[in-house]
Amino acid sequence: LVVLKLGGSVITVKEEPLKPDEATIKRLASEVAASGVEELVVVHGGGSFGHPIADRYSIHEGFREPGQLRGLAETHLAMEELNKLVVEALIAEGVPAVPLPPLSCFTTRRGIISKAFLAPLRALLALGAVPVLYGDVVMDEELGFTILSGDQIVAHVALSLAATRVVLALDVDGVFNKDPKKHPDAVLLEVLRPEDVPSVEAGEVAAVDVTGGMARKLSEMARVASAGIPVFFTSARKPGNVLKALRGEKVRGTLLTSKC
Ligand code: ATP
Ligand code: IP8
Repeated sequence: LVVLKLGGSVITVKEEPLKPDEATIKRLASEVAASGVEELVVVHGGGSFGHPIADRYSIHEGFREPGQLRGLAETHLAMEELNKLVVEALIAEGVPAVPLPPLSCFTTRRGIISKAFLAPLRALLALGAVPVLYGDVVMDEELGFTILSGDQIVAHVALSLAATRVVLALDVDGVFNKDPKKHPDAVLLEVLRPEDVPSVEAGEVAAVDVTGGMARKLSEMARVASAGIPVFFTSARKPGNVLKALRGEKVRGTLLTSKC
């Protein structure tokens, strides 16, 4: 089983609200189709669909007043729209993709997954389908509601289903010692151990991001790698990278692993 996260920074133009990058979505769908991975779960991020609306209504901070309910609905609807684009692109390439809305199968407690109903996911995989999940609004046992990141979903699914590998498709080449967008002298970390994650300088994401950007992504992925599941970060901006990463072939990026 491979779990692939398509970063919101790749499938949308993250600085422009509600702007998908349809050409990239189409290319990535064709790379997924060509990879031939038999058991695959796809998770995608929010990019400029999820984050700006969630931020406007402070959905990630939990329920404070009824006016936020409109934001809850709008955030979910925006994510459904983005999910539709991803799923349609995958289907057009012959991938048996099926949307799986996280609002209906996860709850959290103070932002951390508390309950997960994975039976539909397992059943879809058993039939050879490719479930497509995404960062979403979820109901929270203490906060009322919050935002669950695609990264936390990736970690939960990979750990619960004992994935063989996780691939994270980003808008940068991998994990650097500091944010490559702000520091031209940043160095790509080709291999990273979970215990070295705290020493990585994770910069704030330039666009609106309510789920903690690279710092939170790294801590979620460190949990996965610590359990013995390798996580590979690569740039989905470069054609062919995701295809090779899915096949387990060598490509520029960062391997986060406890086995080195
Ligand atoms: P989304 O949360 O919308 O799904 P994503 O998963 O694609 O987005 P981001 O949360 O935007 O990814 O994180 C990627 C960004 O993290 C990069 O664009 C980069 O500028 C930033 N970043 C900060 N610190 C680092 C670092 N040390 N190495 C690599 N990228 C970093
Ligand atoms: O982009 C957040 O998921 P992420 C999704 O994976 C929303 O962090 C709705 C903001």
